[in-house]
Amino acid sequence: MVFFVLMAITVFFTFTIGFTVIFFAIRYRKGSSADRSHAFSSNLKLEIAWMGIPLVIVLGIFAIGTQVFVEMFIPPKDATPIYVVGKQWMWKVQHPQGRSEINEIHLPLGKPVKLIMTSQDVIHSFYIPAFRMKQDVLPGRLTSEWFLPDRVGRYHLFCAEYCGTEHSRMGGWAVVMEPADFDKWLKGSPDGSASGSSDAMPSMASSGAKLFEKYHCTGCHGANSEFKAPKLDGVYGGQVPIMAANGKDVIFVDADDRYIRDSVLLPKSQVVAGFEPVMPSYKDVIKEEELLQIMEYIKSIGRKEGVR
Ligand code: HEC
Ligand SMILES: [Cu+2]
Repeated sequence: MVFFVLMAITVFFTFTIGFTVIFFAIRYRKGSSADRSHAFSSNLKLEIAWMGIPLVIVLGIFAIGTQVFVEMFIPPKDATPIYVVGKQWMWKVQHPQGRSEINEIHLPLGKPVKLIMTSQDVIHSFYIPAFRMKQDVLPGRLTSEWFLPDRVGRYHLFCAEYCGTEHSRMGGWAVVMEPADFDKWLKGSPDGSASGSSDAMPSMASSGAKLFEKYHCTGCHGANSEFKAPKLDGVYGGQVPIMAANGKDVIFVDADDRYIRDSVLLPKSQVVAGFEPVMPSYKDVIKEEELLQIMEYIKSIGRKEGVR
């Protein structure tokens, strides 16, 4: 839409200006007998028009452009999350249902997908040219991107940020499948060999629940913990009261992916009001993939409506 509007405007002005230039060049060529008296020195109405009309056109382009931009950045509520971790030199992909893969990302046809991405070392960039999508993947931060696969097929996946000697080999395939095939694929064994029989593959949330115990989060956050720490049920998707930097005021922040992540890696940065800042940081303790699983677990016990 934006493309065609821009195209139409460009074509219109190219021809209008082009023809006018040629017309004047011929009419007022040296030696022609055209009337050159009464030349205008200024014309206020004309000048206002040639500022006003382009202003309206350009603001119009801005409006439709903004709309597309906003659509691009706000994923639909029902988008399936898929987690991506970039690492020198491979892409690690985890599906919430449990299956994980390397340098391949399987996608269901016709369902919006939201990638939640981070890097375990340097900056990478997740790039699938056929989808017109490219998003930087940064260490220590979550980035996301959504799209709607609308054609079955295999598409090239690249890393589009120079990230070391084997950067050029850091790539693979995005495979868009019919939803039924995709569901079958999801049930295959986690290491990629499709066995088809095992229902036992743990979902990311249940792996996360195990890690939640393994890292002794339960010691403080567990249901029957003596320790004064907030219960995490219903936290995700809501709002959390946080102590402001001045130590007096309370501000509310959205408990989204980023918040959960920061709470685990930088617990002192956002302390829940009414609690002591005693939670240890798990930076460099928990691996990125594990953290994503813990996040899925905390999401699974969060509010069901969800935030984006
Ligand atoms: C020593 C006790 C302790 C341990 C162990 C601990 N936490 Fe915490 N956690 C707290 C306390 C106290 C708070 C509230 C103060 C704050 O925000 O720092 C908190 C806050 C949080 C929050 C924000 C909760 C909210 O209501 O907004 C999350 C999420 C969280 N912890 C996750 C974890 C995870 C995941 C682990 C394990 C990897 C963990 N915690 C281990 C004590 C602990
Ligand atoms: Cu890379």
